[in-house]
Amino acid sequence: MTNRPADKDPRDGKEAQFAGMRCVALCGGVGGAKLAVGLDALLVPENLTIITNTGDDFVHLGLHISPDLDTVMYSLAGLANPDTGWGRAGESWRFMSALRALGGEDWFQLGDLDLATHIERSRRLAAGESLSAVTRDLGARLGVAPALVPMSDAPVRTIVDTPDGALAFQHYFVRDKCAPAVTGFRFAGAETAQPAPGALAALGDPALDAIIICPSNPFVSIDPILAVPGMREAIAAAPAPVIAVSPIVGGQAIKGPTAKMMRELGVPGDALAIADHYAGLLDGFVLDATDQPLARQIRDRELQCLVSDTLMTGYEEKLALARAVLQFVQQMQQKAT
Ligand code: FO1
Repeated sequence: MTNRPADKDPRDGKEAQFAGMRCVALCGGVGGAKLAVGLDALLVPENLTIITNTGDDFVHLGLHISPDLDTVMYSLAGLANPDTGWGRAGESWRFMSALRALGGEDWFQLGDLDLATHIERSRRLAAGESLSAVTRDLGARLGVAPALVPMSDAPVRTIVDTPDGALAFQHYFVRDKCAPAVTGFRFAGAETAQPAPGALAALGDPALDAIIICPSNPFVSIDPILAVPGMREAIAAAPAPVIAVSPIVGGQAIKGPTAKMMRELGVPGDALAIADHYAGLLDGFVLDATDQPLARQIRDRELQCLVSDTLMTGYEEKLALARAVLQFVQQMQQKAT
């Protein structure tokens, strides 16, 4: 028995309570993509813009690879590999095994289905199309309805500084398995980049109800987006409330190296430090139920605080968190009137 949400509006298959709401989500990889799936289920497509990190992008084997764009695209298309959080479900690895047999680089796994995305994106970028245009069209072909927008069409590459020197992001994250201690991050190219078409318009939309910072790694998934000139200003200037969902639960990252990075940067490894990381931008913050004891300290920071289950193991949890966040927005709007 699926617990169908109440008040389903038969007209567009969305719950009537949220159908008119308009949001922009800032998103990185796995955690962000999960909340994006929940928001996509509740909002009509033209009311959801997902601005996604491209700091993880790199050229590998001659192919332009955009991991976070692909994680969000595959997740919204229902094609994401549920085990890894990246690449496609039902993947096969014949290309990789053939490449390995030829002595090719095999530290970055490219599945046979996933490879099609990289080859087609690379072909179209080489033909002069923008990353935005290619992202929009590939997404449409896979059935993605909301606007999937890269943070910039210009290359912005996350560089991880370590005691032994600088590392390109994928070398740090995949080749070296996040083992090196981080001392800082840089976003090469950010100074000359500009937000992708549509990003500023979406953030500046007077009808916007909320800007949602998804539960992604603040350092390497959200900060690259904020580093694009004009982005932070547009978010700060937006009349809509800005809400962040903590990617840290009980002092642990739900997935990935966030907690390890916080330790290495000498930042307290709790949800409060995430709220402080976005200081000046936020109106609301979502804590996991585990961190309910921190709610008072969040409110002491002049932030509205929602305590909710933020672990999104299955579809229902993604839907439930998205519903809780949108209801939180509605409560904030009622308070503001
Ligand atoms: N992450 C890994 O840990 N190992 C991989 O072999 C790997 C391959 C890969 C291929 C395509 C793609 O879009 C993502 C891939 N990722 C892999 C994830 C990637 O490193 C992302 O940047 C992280 O998920 C951080 O968002």
